[in-house]
Amino acid sequence: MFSDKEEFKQAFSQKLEAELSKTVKTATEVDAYRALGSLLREKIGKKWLATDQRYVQNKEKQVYYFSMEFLIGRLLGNNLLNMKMLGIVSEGLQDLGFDLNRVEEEESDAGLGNGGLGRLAACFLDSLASLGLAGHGYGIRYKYGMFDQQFIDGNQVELPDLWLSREFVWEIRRPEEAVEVRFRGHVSSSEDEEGGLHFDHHDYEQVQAIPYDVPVIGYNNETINTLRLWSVEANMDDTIRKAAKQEEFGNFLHHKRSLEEISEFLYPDDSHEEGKRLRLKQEYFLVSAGVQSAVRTFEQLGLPWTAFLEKVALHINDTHPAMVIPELMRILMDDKQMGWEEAWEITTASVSYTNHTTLSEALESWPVDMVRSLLPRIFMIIEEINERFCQSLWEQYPGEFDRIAELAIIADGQVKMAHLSIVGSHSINGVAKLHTEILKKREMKIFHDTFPDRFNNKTNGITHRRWLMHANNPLADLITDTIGEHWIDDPGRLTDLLAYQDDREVLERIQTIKQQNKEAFASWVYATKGITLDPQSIFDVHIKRLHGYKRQLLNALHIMHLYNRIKMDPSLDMTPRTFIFGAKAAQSYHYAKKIIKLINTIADVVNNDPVVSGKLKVVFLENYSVSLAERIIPAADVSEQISTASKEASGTGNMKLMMNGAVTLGTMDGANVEIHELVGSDNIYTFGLSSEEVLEYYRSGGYSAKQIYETDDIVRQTVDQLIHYSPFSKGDTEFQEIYDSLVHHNDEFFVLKDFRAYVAAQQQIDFDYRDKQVWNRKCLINIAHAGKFSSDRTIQEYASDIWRIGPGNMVK
Ligand code: 26V
Repeated sequence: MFSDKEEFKQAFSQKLEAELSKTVKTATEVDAYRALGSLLREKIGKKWLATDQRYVQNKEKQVYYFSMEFLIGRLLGNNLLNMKMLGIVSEGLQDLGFDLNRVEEEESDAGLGNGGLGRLAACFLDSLASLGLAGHGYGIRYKYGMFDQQFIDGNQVELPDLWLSREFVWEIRRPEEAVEVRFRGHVSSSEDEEGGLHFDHHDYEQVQAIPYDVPVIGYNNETINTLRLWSVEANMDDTIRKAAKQEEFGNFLHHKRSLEEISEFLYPDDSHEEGKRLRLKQEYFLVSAGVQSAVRTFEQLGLPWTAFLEKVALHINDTHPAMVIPELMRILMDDKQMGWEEAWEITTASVSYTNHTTLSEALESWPVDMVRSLLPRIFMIIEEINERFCQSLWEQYPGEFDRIAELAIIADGQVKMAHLSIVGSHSINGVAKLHTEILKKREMKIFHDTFPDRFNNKTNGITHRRWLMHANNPLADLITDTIGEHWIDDPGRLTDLLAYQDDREVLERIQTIKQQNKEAFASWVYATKGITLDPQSIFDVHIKRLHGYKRQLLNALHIMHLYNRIKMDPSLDMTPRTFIFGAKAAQSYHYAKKIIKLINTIADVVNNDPVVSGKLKVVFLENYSVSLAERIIPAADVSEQISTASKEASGTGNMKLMMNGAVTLGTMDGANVEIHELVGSDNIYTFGLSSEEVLEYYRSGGYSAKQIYETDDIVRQTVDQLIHYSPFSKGDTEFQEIYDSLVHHNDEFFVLKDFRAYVAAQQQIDFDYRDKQVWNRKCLINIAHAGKFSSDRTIQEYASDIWRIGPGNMVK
């Protein structure tokens, strides 16, 4: 790359002059970002091409990871890290008067995702490339990503995310790789001489899918994979011809606009399936463009179709891209003249599916009429899949009407995407052990009984390169100083740190780094929000999407309770606490928005009351995003993972925080169960109902929130403050809805039931934190076990068990 700093400085100055007509003296930070981007693209180009050529030459099996979301965040720092250029570039820039951190901030934070599912996809790409595996992402290049969040009067306000208004230096538009995607129209069939049926799609609307390729750079190796983001463009010839026929130019513009909507914005609701036509269009757009492109790449190998399943794996990230199944069937049968059986065998052997949620309101189903009119040929194929599937069930379970009706893909006028995904793929996985068990034993039991071999678990992971090496470089350096650098390539070896759990010096160094991170974070908060934080206090962090089941409300009620206690006894013996929140609520999720308002109100009361000021602070940071997470996580002491047990499929924030030495306060839910298993009860604070208990309450209806409210004075006092005159309600009805959800609607998420146990766990933390040696040891033990949660481990499992690809192409 660059042999030394001087070489880099020279190349950088030349870039500034040649491309931006600026000198080092006149260049701004934006100029520096653009020049650096351009310089790196040049360095990347050849390797990227070579990776592609290597894959073709070796005829390597390619994995295509289809996802409606890739929450990639900023790429500059990470790309420099993976290219092993971070040191040279940051020092070189410093010599020239630039601060790399400031230059990094000039890049938009690419928020092409909602939360966990989208960020997981981004971590997976990093691991695939870093392990030298041939895996690529297919997604949508949304013009507007996840909305920007602002608080006005404590309420969330959404602003459009114009991420492309700043230059995104990493993408390359590739019009020569465009494909066409067809909607609507009619399908006719005809018979050939041998009696074979042929289908012809006509009168359709056609759009162009234009790929924008983003390089995915492996860590310190020779691999650069591709994230291919598709953008829609109206097919001008087609559109003009149609408009001319109708002799209406107004129609032409209208029509063009309506087509271009497809890649306009990311749906910002990850909790409620709405059945919106535009969303269905987006899903098919991604699927059709991606499958056509994958098929085209396969055909360039010149192999027979029977080799497809050995050379291509199509993975669907949740059910959103489930139409990969009928789309591949369509291409194989209609374009490649294959018979049903052969096409079906190839399709099911190539497709695999990950389930990310058991929340029934988030499960996708589409009205039959909508699918039929928008995608007539795809609908026919889904119908046929359904018929053949029901037929085979009939043979296996004759007379069992109920079972067949429950398993059917099409029922009650709806197409059930989870059913389609299970029937049309060879592997279905959950994202943590507990989640997979719940799928197998409850949510998908009947499918598990039918296809037991298809179900498997792949516990989620996160990339330790972004979340430890880049976000918390001092900690990464300390680890390397202590155990050597092998953990970087083999994060499981972080367990070598366990040998130092009683080493005073190592423990003190961990504490010093945490303290410095907390100070850096506190200065940033002061500079941006004007709030002073005490870096000696416990930094208690709750960062994730705002959802009822994630129970930010439980945390909020606890803060109200603490506030009340201090007000009653201002000399209360407690360790000072800073509660830090970050969360976006879906625009239409009214209840979640009320909880945001409540937390902001609590912050306002607490932060302006001198009686509690030395003990309590509450900060709700606006616009939680990947880059904000990178700031908060290294400074966290406590990691709040307090979902209602059984509801959080895995969680991945829990892993990021643990890897940075925060101690989890959590329910036995999702991957918390596996964190507990690894670190042991002394190094995690668990509380509350178990998933079995929760599920049993739901089944029996035996829970009474009202009873707790009536019998527990502390619960009642705190909950009443939501509506009675109090510092928080100020006598108006702002929080009536929250009160009602707890007291009158039987507290769906068991907040009141778990309240006492949560308070007790928090008290234990307050106590344990006082002995720094004891606390630091917990931090070390958490860091040491976090290697299990590197996405490298997760991807190795997907590679060997699901995709059947090996590290044969590992080039170091
Ligand atoms: C659902 C929907 C449904 C309505 C349309 C838009 C939309 C967008 C996304 C989703 C999926 C939500 C599922 C999800 O993000 N699950 C999270 O996945 C994480 C990665 O596996 C996991 O750690 C979290 O526990 C899980 O909630």
